[in-house]
Amino acid sequence: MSLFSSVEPVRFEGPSTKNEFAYRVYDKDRVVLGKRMEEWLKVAACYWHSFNWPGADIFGGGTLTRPWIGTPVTQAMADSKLEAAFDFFERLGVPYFTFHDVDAMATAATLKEHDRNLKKIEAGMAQRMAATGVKLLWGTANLFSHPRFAGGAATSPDPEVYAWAAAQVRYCLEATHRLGGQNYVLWGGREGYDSLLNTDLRRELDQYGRFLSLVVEHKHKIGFKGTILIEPKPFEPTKHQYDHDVAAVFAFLQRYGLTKEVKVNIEVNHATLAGLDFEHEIAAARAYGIFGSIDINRGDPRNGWDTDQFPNNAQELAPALVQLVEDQGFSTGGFNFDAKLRRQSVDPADLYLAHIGGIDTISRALLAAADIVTDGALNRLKQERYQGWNGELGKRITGGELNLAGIADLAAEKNLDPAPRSGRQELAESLIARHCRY
Ligand code: XUL
Ligand code: CO
Repeated sequence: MSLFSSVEPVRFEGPSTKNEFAYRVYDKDRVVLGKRMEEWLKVAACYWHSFNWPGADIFGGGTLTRPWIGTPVTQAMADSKLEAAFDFFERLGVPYFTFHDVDAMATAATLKEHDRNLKKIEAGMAQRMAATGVKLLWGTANLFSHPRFAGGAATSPDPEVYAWAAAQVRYCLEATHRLGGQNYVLWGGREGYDSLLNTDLRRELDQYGRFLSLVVEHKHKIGFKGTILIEPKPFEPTKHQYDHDVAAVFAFLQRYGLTKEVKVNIEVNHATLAGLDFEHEIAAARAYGIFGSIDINRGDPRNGWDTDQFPNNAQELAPALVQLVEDQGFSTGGFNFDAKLRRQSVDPADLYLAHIGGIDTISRALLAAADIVTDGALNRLKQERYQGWNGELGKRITGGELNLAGIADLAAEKNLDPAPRSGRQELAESLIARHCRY
């Protein structure tokens, strides 16, 4: 029995059900383009927002009943949090979970104690995972909440803080490995700056590059086969984060020779904070060959911060899902619900309702995307738009046969006069809208 035991295990009941504690669309065994829905979506619930966030904001304290939150968190509190979390994961019927070290374990004052407490909760996790079948999508170290990280972790001006962060990542990466985690995430919570006036940007980037190389080296040393993921975010809590967006992360990986080793965990609300569409970030990651996983949520179009709301608009997500379907799904990644309740959603039931709505939303987007890809019209529209590049001129340009003068001479000699052609944007948009019918 836990705080979350009052809701019966959530099942698929179809679109006409009157039961709010049932899936209307997410039918994990439904086969979509040859693969079960559960395998397409690889849904994970996260530990931190759901169990370790009391509903506090900058103007007020916690509103949610989370009896295991306190200062310090004792082992008994961490254990009851674990019990409640796995009760919830199992009843919700999701195949994965994600966690930060300090969100799951008892409070530690020293690194030795940190190591011990993390191992204690890891043992509890291993036991609950075996009992419930819930797997670990990824683990991550919290290198941003403790005051020691106010100036950054890997990018701290103090090497002792860097060393603390290295120890935390070592312990958490090893725990993730032992728990069979499919990925390990680094979100650079405070890897950035509040003011350039007191910041040596070049030095900090070098520190961060070295840190990431050390993590990759250690991953290989211990035989971790999962993917190392960086999670881009443009700002908040810092004024500027170095992992601003996918393009910035790729430039960083290139600079430190890590493009083959590290991929990205793309979060919807981080993309929109960066002034980019979620689907843009996926397209960029695919273009650079670093697409890894997704933190699914949404922002509020009129708020300029990370509201981390549960997704509720399948049509908005469909273009992203089209890309996922084109890629035949994730390799090691999945959809992690990095989303949190509103402060007034104080009932344990609200956590279920939020996830059920969100999971049905991404399921709707998946079904629409599968139809869009099967229908092929959107793809044909794109192919036709670029068809000139399959012709002689296109091939001579991309094949490298012509230099700039050669192209210029040829264009002049042939008296080229390309006529404007429709980009068919409205048709493309209609195609998306038309297929969003689930
Ligand atoms: C913060 C955020 C984090 C990471 C994990 O904006 O998204 O929760 O996903 O550290
Ligand atoms: Co996130």
